Formats: sequence, structure tokens, C-alpha cells
Amino acid sequence: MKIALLAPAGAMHRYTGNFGKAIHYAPLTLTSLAGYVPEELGAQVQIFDETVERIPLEIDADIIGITAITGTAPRAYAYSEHFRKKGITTIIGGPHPTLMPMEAKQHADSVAVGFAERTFPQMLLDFKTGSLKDFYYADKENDFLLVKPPLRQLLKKDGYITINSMEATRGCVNDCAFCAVYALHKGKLFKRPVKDVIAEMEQLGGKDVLFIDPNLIADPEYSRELFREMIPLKKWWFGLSTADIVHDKELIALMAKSGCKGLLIGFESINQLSLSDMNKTRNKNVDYFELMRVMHAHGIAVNGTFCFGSDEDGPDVFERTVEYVIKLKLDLPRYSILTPFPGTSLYEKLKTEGRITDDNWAMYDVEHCVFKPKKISAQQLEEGNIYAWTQTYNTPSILKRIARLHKVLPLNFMCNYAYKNYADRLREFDRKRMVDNTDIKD
Ligand code: B12
Ligand code: SF4
Repeated sequence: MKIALLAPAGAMHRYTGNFGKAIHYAPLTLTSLAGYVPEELGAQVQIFDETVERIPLEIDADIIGITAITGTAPRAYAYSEHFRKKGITTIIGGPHPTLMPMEAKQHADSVAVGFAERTFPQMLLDFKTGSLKDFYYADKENDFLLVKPPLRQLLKKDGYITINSMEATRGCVNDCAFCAVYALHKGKLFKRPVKDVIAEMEQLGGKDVLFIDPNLIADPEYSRELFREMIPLKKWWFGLSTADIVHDKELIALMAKSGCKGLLIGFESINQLSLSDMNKTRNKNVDYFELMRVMHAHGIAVNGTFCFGSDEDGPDVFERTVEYVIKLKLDLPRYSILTPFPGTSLYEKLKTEGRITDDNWAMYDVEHCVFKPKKISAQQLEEGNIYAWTQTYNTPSILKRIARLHKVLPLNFMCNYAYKNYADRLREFDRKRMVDNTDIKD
């Protein structure tokens, strides 16, 4: 059996992306799926990640598996329809088909809903016997326990800053109003046994590890055990955490000891009312200045994300946030526009209020406004977001912000200039370009 696995990309992330290689790590979706292909099929597997390469319009395959997040769903559907016309069976999965299975089914022969450690091999076996079903549902409680090491050797390594992406957990215990992770898992956290995570890490070449877990400290006791076991490996690792980690200095110290060199933290807003509007409860009572001071004292650089467009954001929020991140000395700020992903409480609220203005999922890339904001116009929101990006990513601002952290300074500079490139090109991605999939044709 010949199997091809595709990860279509949104306009900004296509072909090494607008970000550039410096901040593009390898996703785990296709390499993980490739690892679950049953040996008895003796299959040949090819993977194509459109963030680093073109997806050929002619593929010699019997079955094609396509992954989709909300922002890539229209393009994933376009590929699926293209290959179905050529007589190839397509199956689809990922966060968006999990949230919108009926929609996805209109464009593919079969849909995997949820984790696919068990369902993907079953789909292939059923395909072989001509009994492929329309939908396959994960057994949420157990399927994550079946995680096997991804087949990273299938990746075009040159396209990524690292291929050592890993996952220890899936899900998150919090319920932020805009978050697709909550929409997908409803506050449940799935954890791999620490010994399995460590064993996988030991097999990785190089010194670096990047955890893609949405919130690596969601269960602090688990994290403690993981970090303790990581110390002897002497790796440098990067991951995601919530801002309230500042209240657990012992955990931060352990993190640093285990090799943590950078954390992505969702600051979301400098406005307390906006935090309430987004239900970002973890950030309440967090002193962001103290957080930055403690992180830098431990040699940890911070990639801090902010989200504009809550019902509490007025026209002054952009300028105030830019001034604030410089004062904070935030190493790598990132801005986005609040986006109502399907399945989230934000989506339900805006839908009920009749405020969703764009239903083309390609626009749901967090850099475009797809709803009617309350205190500002959609245009002010998009312009304000670009203003924040470009004002933050000019050389004087970079030099004022960036911490002189031992060892990670060169990486920190590289990432800042990659984001500068991103900021400088944001305006190129107008709606026409975002929704255009006409390049996928016979
Ligand atoms: C790598 C990554 C990216 C990469 C590539 C994503 C892609 N496929 O295009 C890049 C950097 C491009 C990216 C960009 C964005 N991303 Co992103 N990203 C991730 C991240 C961190 C890891 C993905 C991964 O490797 N997961 C591990 C694998 C094993 O899990 P999985 O993909 O879910 O796959 C499993 C199942 O879903 C299923 N499955 C998946 N696909 C398929 C296909 C088939 C055929 C089958 C059978 C099964 C199947 O099987 C797998 C095993 O169980 C996730 C968070 C996370 N931890 O998952 C966010 C995530 C996917 N991203 C998200 C978002 C919001 C974005 C952005 C909009 C914003 C941002 N933060 O930058 C942009 C927008 C891009 C766009 N054009 O719209 C959301 C998705 C929300 C949604 N409703 O779509 C996530 C879930 C993060 C979050 N906190 O909400 N992202
Ligand atoms: S803390 Fe992060 S991952 Fe968890 S629900 Fe909130 S935004 Fe999502």
C-alpha cells in the first residue's frame, strides 16, 4: 500500500513560512501518524509538510491522509477534493475535523475524530479490506497512552530550526474562552508516563528539545517529576507554561536546573478587564514584572503572547502594550487578534450576538479580524495589531528589550529578527491572498 500524508499550510506559513526557519520547529502530526502505520501492511509512507515544501499535485498513492487546523481547513479540503478527483481515497483528521466532523466529511472519504493512535491504523486496515467507515472516534481515555516515537527521519530536516519536537502531555486544565485546546479536551489533561518521555528524549540527537504541550505545568506534580528526571540528560529545552508559574519559585528553579532555556507564556493582555473577558483566570494577580525578573534570573528567555480585540480593548491598547513590553524587557513578544475558533465559548458568544463577520476558515489565522469588535472597528483592530508588531520589531526596540542571557543570546537575536521579518510582511496577506487556493488545480 502506498500512503501519503499531507499537512497543508495557511498563506503566511507556506514554504518555510513568513516566520523563516529561525522560529519554525517540526510539527509532530505527520511523523506521529507515520509511526502508527501497521507493519503488516508493508506500506510505503511519504510525508509532505507545506510549511517547508510544496505538496505535489500528482502523488503516487492509494490513500492520502490530510491534517487540518481551522486556518488550514479550506486548503486541506481543496487538496482532498483534488486527489479524490484522481480516484485516490482521502482521509482527514486533526483539531478542525475533530471540532467540525460533519463539515470535514463533505470533503473527504473518512474522518478521524480526536486522537488517532488507535483509529488511524484501523482506518488503513479497513481501507485495505474495502470497509472504510465514514467516521472513526478516539477512545479519549486510552488512545494517548499508545503514543510511539514519531518517525522524525521522514522530515526534510533543513526546513526547521529543530526536529526535536516532543510531547509529554496533551490538553490543559484551564478554560480560556478563546482556546481550541479547551474546546477539544474540555479541561482534561492526558499525561504520558515520565519514563516513556525520558526514553524518547534519550534517543534524540543534539542538545535541544522543544515541547509542544499547550501547558507543560498543567499538573505541577507531574512536571516536577519530569523535570527531575530530565536533569541528568543535560538537554536545553523550550516549552509553554502559564504565567502563574511565578507563584511556584521552586518549580521554576527545577525547570532551570533541568535545562529550560525558553518559555512561551500567554500574557494575553495588560488590561485586567480583558483578562476577565477572556476568562484568563491564571493571569489574575500575576505581577508580570516579577515574572520576567525571575525568569531572567534563571536564564530563561520569554516568548510572551498578547491578544487584542476583547470587548474591553479600546483604541489605546496597542500603543500601551508596545510601551509595556519594552518596560517588561520581554525577549520575544508576539501579538494576535482574538479569534473565535469553533467549539470555543468565544465562538458561541459572538455567534449568538451576531458578531461573526467572516466564515472563511482561512482567515482564522489570528492575524485577521473575523468578528465585530465592541469598542473599536475591525479595521482599527487589524491596523493596531500591525502597528504593535512593527513598533516592537524594529532594531531600537529589539535592543531595548532583549535580555543578555548567557548562552541563549544568539538564539534570542535570531528569533527577534525572524519575527521582524514576519512583522514587516504582515500587510502583504490581505483577504484575497489568504483565501486563494486556485494553485491547487489539475
Ligand atoms: C506545530 C503547530 C503549528 C504549526 C503547523 C500546524 C499545521 N498543521 O499547520 C504552525 C507553526 C504552522 C502553526 C500555526 C498556527 N497554529 Co498551531 N499548533 C501547532 C502545535 C503546537 C503542535 C501540532 C502537533 O504537532 N501536535 C501533535 C500531534 C500528534 O497532534 P495532532 O496534530 O492533534 O494530531 C493528532 C490527532 O489530531 C490526529 N490527526 C491529526 N491530523 C490527522 C490526519 C489524519 C488523516 C488522521 C487519521 C488523524 C489526524 O492524529 C494525531 C495523533 O493522535 C499545536 C498544539 C498541539 N500541542 O497540538 C498548535 C495548534 C494546532 N495550532 C493552533 C493555532 C491556533 C495556530 C495558529 C492559528 C496560531 C498560532 N499560534 O500561531 C497558527 C495558524 C496557522 C494557520 N494558517 O491557520 C491551534 C489549533 C486550533 C484550531 N482550531 O485549529 C493548536 C491546537 C494550538 C492551540 N493552543 O489551540 N501551528
Ligand atoms: S492556559 Fe493556554 S492551553 Fe490552557 S486553556 Fe488557556 S490558552 Fe488554552
